[in-house]
Amino acid sequence: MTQFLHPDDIRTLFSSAMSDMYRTEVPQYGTLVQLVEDINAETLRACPELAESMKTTGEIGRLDVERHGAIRVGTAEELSGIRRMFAVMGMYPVGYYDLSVAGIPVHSTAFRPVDAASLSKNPFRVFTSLLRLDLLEDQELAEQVAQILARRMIFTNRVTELIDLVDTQGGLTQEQAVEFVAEALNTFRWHQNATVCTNTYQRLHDAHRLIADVVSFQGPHINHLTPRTLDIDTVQVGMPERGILAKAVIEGPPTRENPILLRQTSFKALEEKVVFSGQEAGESGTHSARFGEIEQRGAALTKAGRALYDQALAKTRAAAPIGAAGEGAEAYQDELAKQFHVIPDDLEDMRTQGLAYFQYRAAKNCALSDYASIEALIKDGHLIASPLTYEDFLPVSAAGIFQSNLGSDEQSNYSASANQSAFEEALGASVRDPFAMYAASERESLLTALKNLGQARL
Ligand code: OOG
Ligand code: NI
Repeated sequence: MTQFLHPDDIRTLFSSAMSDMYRTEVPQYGTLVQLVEDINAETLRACPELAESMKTTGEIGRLDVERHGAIRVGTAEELSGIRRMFAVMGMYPVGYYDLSVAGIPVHSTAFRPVDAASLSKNPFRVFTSLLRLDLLEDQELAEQVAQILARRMIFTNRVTELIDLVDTQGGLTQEQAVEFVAEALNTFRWHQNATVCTNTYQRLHDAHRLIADVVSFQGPHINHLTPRTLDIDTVQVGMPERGILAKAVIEGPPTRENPILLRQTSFKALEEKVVFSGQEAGESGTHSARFGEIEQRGAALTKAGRALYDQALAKTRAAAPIGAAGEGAEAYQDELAKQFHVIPDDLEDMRTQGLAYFQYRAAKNCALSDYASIEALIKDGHLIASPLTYEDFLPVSAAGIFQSNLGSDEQSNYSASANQSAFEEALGASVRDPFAMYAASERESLLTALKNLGQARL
């Protein structure tokens, strides 16, 4: 019988190859990874309780390999091709993000592993956006964009053959997997030669900088890779010290004793040399797209918790807007801290009020005599609850990350127009509901823990 490499292992090969490639292409990413590793090590040293709890939940093992990336594709064919490619690595579309609210003409999903075992091995995720030509005002330009995109092929022939092979033979051998990773990587490479001339680039750029980024090149270059830090505030302060220019504020919730959801910050996109089609030898222009980002992950919130989060964030943004050059950042942070008092910074409160998802385990596997309730088991220390880590993204934060790298002088002429069914049609599949996934994972851990305590009846 043929031995196939597990999709989790293919994903690990791929994410490490991607990280190596990006480190070579964008050296500041290497500096950022080093900074994050240093600060993670320091945080774990300074806080043995955190180290201990990350050990029991298995989070510690994935910390150093954990990162996400982002790409932007142009057509339905590209998006569905990407879906098939990521499926080889055990990554499936989760969630729908409408970025039109922020004046960005894309909608998105995140490809990521979905089961607990795969997540704990390597939760590599790729935030994937699809350009929406339907949101363009200039229909003639939209037509031209469609023509340009129809001419390009973002997958090598060989990678397509290997993806087809997975469908027919059921997996990839070690040797095929190594070849698959090398071939797949080509899709995400940076191309210094643009496929369009300076004039076309300028027209695309004038319509929206993001459109120029998606359309002008041979493929959907990876635009950032994001390592996970345990202390984003310290990394934010440490960035300038290592020559990295950080964005004005950290996106997401404020600093808390018990982190929730996702906090993110990034450094500005690089100005890169590009040779446009038709340019003479020695001529070149520039394009900026690629940047670096870091993130800190906390507890996944339930719908009720998320509603509180969305309200607190909206109130903050209304009360303390930040200017294009980052002015008002301090007032924003103060307001954020104030508004977030509605979400208790205490794990037990979050759990009993149904604001966050938890995973349960038995303190010790032993059949106890009958207990009256789950709460009683927790109170006596037999059943232990720890927060489930948020594995997804946040639309408002994503918009902030997009904006800061597109230049905040960007005009936004779009109104909110979510269209999940059009996205799913382009994708060729439906996206999974993240809330349902966390709820299932919580329930499953609770049932197992209760069984291990001889309390299956509860
Ligand atoms: C994606 C931005 C979203 C995040 O971490 O929220 C993102 C992009 O700029 O293409 O990566
Ligand atoms: Ni990101």
